[in-house]
Amino acid sequence: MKSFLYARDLGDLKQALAEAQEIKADRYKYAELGRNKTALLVFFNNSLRTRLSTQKAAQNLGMNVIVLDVNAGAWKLETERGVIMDGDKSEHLLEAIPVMASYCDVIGIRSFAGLKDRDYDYAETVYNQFVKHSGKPVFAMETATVHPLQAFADLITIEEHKTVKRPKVVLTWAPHCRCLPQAVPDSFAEWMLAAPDVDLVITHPEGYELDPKFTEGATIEYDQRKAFEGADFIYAKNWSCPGVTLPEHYGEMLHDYHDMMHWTVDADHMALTNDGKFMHCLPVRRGLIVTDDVIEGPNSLVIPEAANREISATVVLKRILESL
Ligand code: AN0
Ligand code: CP
Repeated sequence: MKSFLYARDLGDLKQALAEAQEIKADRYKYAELGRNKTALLVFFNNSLRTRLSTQKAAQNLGMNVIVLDVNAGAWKLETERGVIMDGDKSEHLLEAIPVMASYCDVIGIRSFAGLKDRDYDYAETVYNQFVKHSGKPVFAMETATVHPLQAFADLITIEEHKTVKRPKVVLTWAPHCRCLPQAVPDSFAEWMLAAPDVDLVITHPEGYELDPKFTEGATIEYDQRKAFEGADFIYAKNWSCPGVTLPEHYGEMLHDYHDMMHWTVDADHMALTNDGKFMHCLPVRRGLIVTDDVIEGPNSLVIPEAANREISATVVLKRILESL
């Protein structure tokens, strides 16, 4: 595997889930596979889970790990060609990438959407420069449009906790006070639709339609309460306007969040479900996305979901190492 952005990069998801189970039963089973191999994890944005779980995964496989926080100690990187670099950016990505690649065997990238230029973000411009100029396998640790390590961990979690063969899974938009990327809901929708046995319903206010590239085949229900009826899993997330139906509002919040608090996932919403489990990728802002009682309640899966990030990352790095 030379690049990991999408579910299809793993091939058969049933097989990938079986590997996840195998690794969860013995996470050091492949501890020799990564001997004398180095993973470089490059962060252009903050992280708690991705940083820790991906390092742990690499260590499970016997790899060395280097973590680079580009904005905390490295030279600020210019990502555009053809600019006169007389601002605060001292180095160009086109030199930095091959230099970084010379010290490692595998590169993970966290580079969020800028939310200013839809075409630039949706072309995965930064990630693809790493693919093109590093000559090394590259994997996404949340890029402009996808967060596949999260979606794979979410799928593993749903498989572990489902009580019916084909659960109803509801991806719901929820209010937030900052403009957030679409990467998490994009990947979640994509992976749920690629999964062998999931019924996916997506609910959000009008204007928040996700890119059809990720949602083709999903049911969209604008009435959130109706969407929640009979749900086995509620996956909450905020995202900014994806610019599909409202291109001029790409990356924006379409309403004052104070007016959208009826979309917050609370006990009243959860009562509509089939004893539904609550999920969120974290970090989550309580009181906006979800109430304290729901996230702390017995049906909350946020902690096992985060723990499964180590498993998804171990499977993905194992696949990459096997292809070196
Ligand atoms: C990021 C996002 O919404 O994409 C990361 C989530 C894993 N969240 C924030 O920036 C709060
Ligand atoms: N869910 C997730 O990716 O969390 P971090 O942003 O903390 O890595």
